[in-house]
Amino acid sequence: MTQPEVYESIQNDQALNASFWVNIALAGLVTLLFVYMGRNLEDPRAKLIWVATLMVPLVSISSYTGLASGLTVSFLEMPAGHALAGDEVLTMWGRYLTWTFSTPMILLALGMLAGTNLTKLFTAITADIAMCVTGLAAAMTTSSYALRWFWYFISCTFFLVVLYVLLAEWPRDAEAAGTDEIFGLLRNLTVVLWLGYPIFWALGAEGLAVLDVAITSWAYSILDIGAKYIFAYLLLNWIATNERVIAQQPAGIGTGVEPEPGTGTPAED
Ligand code: RET
Repeated sequence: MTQPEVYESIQNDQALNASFWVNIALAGLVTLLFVYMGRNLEDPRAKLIWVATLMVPLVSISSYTGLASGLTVSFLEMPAGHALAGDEVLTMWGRYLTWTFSTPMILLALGMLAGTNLTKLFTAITADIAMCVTGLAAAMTTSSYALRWFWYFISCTFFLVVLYVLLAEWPRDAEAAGTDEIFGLLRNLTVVLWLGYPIFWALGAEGLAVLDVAITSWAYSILDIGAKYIFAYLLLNWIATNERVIAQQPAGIGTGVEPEPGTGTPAED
């Protein structure tokens, strides 16, 4: 199918088209709101969290414009074994591509809030990017149904790394940084909503095809509203009133938790 034909079929599916445009409008509005909310920040670390957070709706506008215009949507013929084998299924592969840019921003903001160190930040972000890219591969593989699910499994493995950092490493760092309360809230919101994405992938047209394309698209759009805009609003609202807590963290990318007494370099006295 040519791009104008894809565009026409999106235009003809009002529910699908609305799931894109509602998000473009929302992302535009929250960008303005977030610029306003961060206008008085001065500490460089607080500003970095703000810039990373601001990038999320900006990436979103580009992502949804790609989908609405048909640029990042393709009709792919599903392989034998798939519930819709032989059919051309509308695949919104642009979503997985642009998550590669938006989700690292969310993790950068969360990691900075927790005052984590470079190693843990790098681990979470690279695993997250790998999760999105292998998720893209799962959606785009048309040669074999089993390999689609194999990619899905690889992506889930990377997701487990992200979950490990979020649930086991950063809470301790956040406690040491004095940001544990807000971190805990944002971590819970993130973990619960992010788990929704692989579930809807598996149930949607790309996986078991229990849900149709428009419903899956709305599910992703609603998850996006929580995981991006509500998340970002809560974070910026806290930063705007608690900039001092962030400014007090040690310079650099944060040191993470203090080493146990008796380990590491002896203190100078
Ligand atoms: C896929 C399918 C393969 C398995 C897994 C997935 C996870 C996706 C996630 C996406 C989060 C997206 C967000 C976007 C905001 O802009 C790729 C669906 C594990 C967790 C938060």
